[in-house]
Amino acid sequence: MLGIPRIGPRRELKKAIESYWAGRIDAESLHAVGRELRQSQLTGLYAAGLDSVPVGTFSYYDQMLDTAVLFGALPPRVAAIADPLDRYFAAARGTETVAPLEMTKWFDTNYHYLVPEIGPETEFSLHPEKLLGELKEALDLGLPARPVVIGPLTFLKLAKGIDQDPLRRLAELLPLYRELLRGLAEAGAQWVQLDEPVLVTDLTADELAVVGNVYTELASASDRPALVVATYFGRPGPALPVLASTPVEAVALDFTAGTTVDDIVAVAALRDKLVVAGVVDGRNIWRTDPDQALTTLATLLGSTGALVVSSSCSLLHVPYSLDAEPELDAALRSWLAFGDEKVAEVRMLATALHSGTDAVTDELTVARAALASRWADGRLRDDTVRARLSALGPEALNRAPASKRLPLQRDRLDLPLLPTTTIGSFPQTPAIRKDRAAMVKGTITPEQYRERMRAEIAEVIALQEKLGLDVLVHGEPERNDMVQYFAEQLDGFAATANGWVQSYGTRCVRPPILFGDVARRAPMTVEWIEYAQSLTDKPVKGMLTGPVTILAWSFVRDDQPLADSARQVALAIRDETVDLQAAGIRIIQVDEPALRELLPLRTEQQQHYLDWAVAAFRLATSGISDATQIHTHLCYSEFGEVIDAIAALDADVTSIEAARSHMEVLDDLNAAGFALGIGPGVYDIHSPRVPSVEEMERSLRAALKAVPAERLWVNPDCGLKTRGPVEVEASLRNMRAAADAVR
Ligand code: THG
Ligand code: ZN
Repeated sequence: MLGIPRIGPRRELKKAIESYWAGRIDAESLHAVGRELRQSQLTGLYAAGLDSVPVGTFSYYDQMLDTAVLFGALPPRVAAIADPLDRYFAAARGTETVAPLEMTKWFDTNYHYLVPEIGPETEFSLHPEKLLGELKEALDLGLPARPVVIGPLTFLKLAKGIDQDPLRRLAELLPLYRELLRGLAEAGAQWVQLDEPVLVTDLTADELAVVGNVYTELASASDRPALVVATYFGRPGPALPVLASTPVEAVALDFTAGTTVDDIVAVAALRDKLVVAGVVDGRNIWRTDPDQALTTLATLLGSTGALVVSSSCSLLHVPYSLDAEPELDAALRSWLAFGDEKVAEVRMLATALHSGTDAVTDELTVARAALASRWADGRLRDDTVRARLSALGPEALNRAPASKRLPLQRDRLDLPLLPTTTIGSFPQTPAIRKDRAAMVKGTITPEQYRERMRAEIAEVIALQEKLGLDVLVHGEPERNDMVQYFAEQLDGFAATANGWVQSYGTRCVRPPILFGDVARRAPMTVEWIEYAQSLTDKPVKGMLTGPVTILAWSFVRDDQPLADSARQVALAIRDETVDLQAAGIRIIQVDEPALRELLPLRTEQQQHYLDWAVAAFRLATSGISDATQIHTHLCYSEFGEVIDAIAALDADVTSIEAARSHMEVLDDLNAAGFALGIGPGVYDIHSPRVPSVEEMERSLRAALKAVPAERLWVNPDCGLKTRGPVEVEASLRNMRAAADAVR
């Protein structure tokens, strides 16, 4: 396995870290929980038959942060904190006085890493204690431990603060990598894995030359372990022959994300290398087709020096085990492989390859039967949905021009200049979570739960009325998650009970499983929104999640293009917008925070993606009348490649993150011809600090330099779900005061 999850099969680590933050346990107890989890996990992997187990992918927060610590690259503002654990968490989450590192998505996954800050003042130094400690721990248990480290190219390319070419800092960093490799060899590591997922992105000819130089230099030392360079999430393309021409002993390749047998056959130098063949998908949860995988592996045998069977990437992105899902539909369950089951698949494939398929007859029979039952299952196809979609012509994607829509909406909504609103969620308080847990457990009835949530909605509406906001939200207390909530109500999706996957730090999500055609059984949100609207004369926004985000944050089908699934989800959302409108809702927000996340890593594939993603959003949002206003929310500010797509969404109002990027994004949007309503976040909700009125006034005045007042909305930069009620009220009061002052 290229890497393994760390949050704990029952989220033990999450709970321990949060207890440490709350002062309920001390550092010793936290370390004890970490140690226990590592030891039982690694021992289990070895017992399951792996010949090599990864160490160092354990983390109290994030592997990029760990790498920054490893090379002494924490920014000066946190380096001053004396206690190492508190310094680490300060870098991850900030303190009253110290801003945390920025967080962003790890390639095209829903995992977030902390962005190392490497400035002119950064002086690298080696701090291998964590890695050496984990290595010793594993070796003491008699395990074939393989330390895993982020490689220098990926580390520098994903860092920020380096003015020109990030790879310029390689000269300083490489000696430390060499020293690290020497230390790991001395400590008893026979192999070290260097993760270089950046090799599956577009690289210039100069960068490719650097790839060759870096690995030639790292491999030139004699006092080092054998090296495996791991690529994943795509196809290394031209980087593969370059890597193969260096003296590294092995490369790991992702055969579930585009790499083909022909890619390997074409590189003669691989005949002298060990190839780690990632044929078991580390990112999705479908059972591997054993016959297909064995065909791939058998062909590779002749074109490589030696072959290792593995997962395509770290198992960080999938839940621990199907054992925790006894309630899952039995047929569906048989089609799946979570972490533990993937380990068994790898073991089975290696055994079959080594000793022949007779050695694994029982497992093969089970796997083949499961796949046969999957392809025969009637729930995979819904002919009604397919017929409805094929009957929709291109006009189903278009609304009237904005020049016609906006006057109708203005008359109907009667909003002041610089309307104030929020993104949608209000704090998910412990009381709300407790009610939901009680309802799931059955200790309160659905009716009691409904009453509790209605009371919560009434409070949130009353609060917004008191604060004098202009467009209200119901606060989403009834939603466990903005994707899971919808998936639980749509045909074609299944939900797990314990399928937690780390999203960032201690925060986890349970991605739903899309296994069949999507159909909406009944309205999903109307009753809640209608209730909220009944409590106020101000417009309440109907809140929906867009098709791209629903797919981005689910495990998706591997038997049809994502674009086809997107159209099905879009149709369900479109039906919901029509019902919301019929219930008297005047504004509907369809969030697409993950639009940027799914952008393919290779430029040549991006336009096709953007075309279908935009089409899906437009399908979801063009079934309503011109007088109903469509909002959307996108969770980031670096639009770059997607800026034209944002304009093409044709949403009447778009809210975006801008608080941290100082409104520069507005000029970019203008340059792309964007001319609709825009709500650049006037404060950063990711920080617990309450922003002052003056600060937000300054943001608004800065925004007014780029956007005419008629198009400008006033809102925070994201939803308020993870914040506390007290700071939310104080921040929104200041936001309203800032809007008044600027008006
Ligand atoms: N839902 C999903 N994916 C996401 C987000 C989301 N990815 C990006 C971003 N939002 C990540 N942010 C969060 C924020 C909060 C939580 C998870 C991801 C969170 N999780 C709870 C926890 O870990 O304690 C568990 C949630 C629950 O109780 O059901 O708070 O919004 N899919
Ligand atoms: Zn957001």
